[in-house]
Amino acid sequence: MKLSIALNQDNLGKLPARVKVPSYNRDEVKTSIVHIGVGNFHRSHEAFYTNELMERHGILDCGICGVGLLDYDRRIYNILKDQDGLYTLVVKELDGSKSARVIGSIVEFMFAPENPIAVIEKMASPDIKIISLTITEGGYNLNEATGEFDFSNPVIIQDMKNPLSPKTVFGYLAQALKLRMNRGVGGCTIQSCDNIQGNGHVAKKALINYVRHAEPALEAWIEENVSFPNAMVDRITPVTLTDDIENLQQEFLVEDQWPVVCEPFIQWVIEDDFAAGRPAWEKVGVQFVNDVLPYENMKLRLLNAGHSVLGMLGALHGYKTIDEAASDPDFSNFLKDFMDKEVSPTLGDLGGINLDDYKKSLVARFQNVHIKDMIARICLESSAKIPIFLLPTVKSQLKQEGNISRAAFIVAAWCKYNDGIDENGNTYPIEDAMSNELIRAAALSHQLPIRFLEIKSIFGDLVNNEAFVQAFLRSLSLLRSHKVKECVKQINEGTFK
Ligand code: CS2
Repeated sequence: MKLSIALNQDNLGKLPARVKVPSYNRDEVKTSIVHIGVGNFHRSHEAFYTNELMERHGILDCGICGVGLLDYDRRIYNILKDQDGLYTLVVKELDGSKSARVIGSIVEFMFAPENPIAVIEKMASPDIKIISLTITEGGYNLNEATGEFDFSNPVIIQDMKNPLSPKTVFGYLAQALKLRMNRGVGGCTIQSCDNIQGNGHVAKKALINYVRHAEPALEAWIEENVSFPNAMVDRITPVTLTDDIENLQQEFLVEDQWPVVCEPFIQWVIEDDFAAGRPAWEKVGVQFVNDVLPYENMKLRLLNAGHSVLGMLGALHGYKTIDEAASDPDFSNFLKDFMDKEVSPTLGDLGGINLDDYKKSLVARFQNVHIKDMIARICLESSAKIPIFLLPTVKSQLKQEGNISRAAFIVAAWCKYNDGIDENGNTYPIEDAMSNELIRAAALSHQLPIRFLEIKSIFGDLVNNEAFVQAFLRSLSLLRSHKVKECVKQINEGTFK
């Protein structure tokens, strides 16, 4: 039996040749990016692109310092410390073949709760040109319906009271930018990598709202010195399973405590607006454009909403992974009709992009059986996702008197999903910042179905739209009396009007 090798800097040379390892000298890498939220997605995306730049072009002044803000981040912090910042990225092709490469671009890691001042100092350092974020769709602390910053959030109140031991990203950014201002260090770029329409605008709005109250003198300086480019980010990156860890050890002899697996597809489209310069990421396939809006619309409304469609339908039916749901002909036909009849008419001019090819490639990506993207991952935090992924389509379609029946059906499926039990009688947890409210509204909806649409912070005034309300009520009633596949068949065949 061959012995596997623990992943760390000293052991890189001992790994089998089929595992790609950094050939650049990691000691020469200079950190110029701080990244907050080192989850699997950051590790398959920005850190991957940056590693490519180092590996293929010898550009070494774009090292990443990862920062964990949440208690939850302690685990990745400890593991990356143990592995000298190294981890393995396993790309799973459609045909089942796999490639493994060790990523070396994260050269520092800080766990903020242990030393908040050190993190603030790091972000304020003149070497740092970009502070990038993956803090999730719900992390921007804006009320979905009103768009206003939520000052009632207890952690925000706490950060305003204790500015030097912050808990939130806004508390950290405000203090770091204040130091940059006071020391004349100059501005930097705040780069959101979350799935939000106008993610740069959203990041800016949230931060400006926060500093207006917390550090009013900073607002004008931020306006002058900090940029917030919008970006579309894409790579399907599931939760790492125990199997992935074991397979890596058996097939590639790498002992990695937390590798990342992902699909081969990758895309990053960014507005070229970097206050303090940027790595030449275009050399490794990142697209820089003047206006990212069409790309964002397309990706959020087709891919991310498509995920939610398959997630909700699949969860009710009892599927566990996205590929199972995407390969079910009833569900995939529903998805195709949703994309063609409800989303495509809202996308406007997409320049040179071939929408049909894009949609076909999405279905193929969803059907990748090797990715094992759990439906539970897709459905979690839906209260932050549905308003960004699905409801903009509904609003656009309602404005142009277009079809919204499938989107309304998915909202009804989400209502039923919050009952927490699938059609085989298996229960599952509702993992959502708004779980209490969702569960309560779903329970009430058994008597009074409209209750679900009355969650204002999610649906805003959609509850006043007669066409949407009727479509939702009819869908929920169908779902409560038939199995989800039956319902979907009726919708696909046009027998449910
Ligand atoms: C997913 C995304 O969280 C979700 O619901 O749709 O994480 C998706 O996998 C990525 O945005 C792909 O780029």
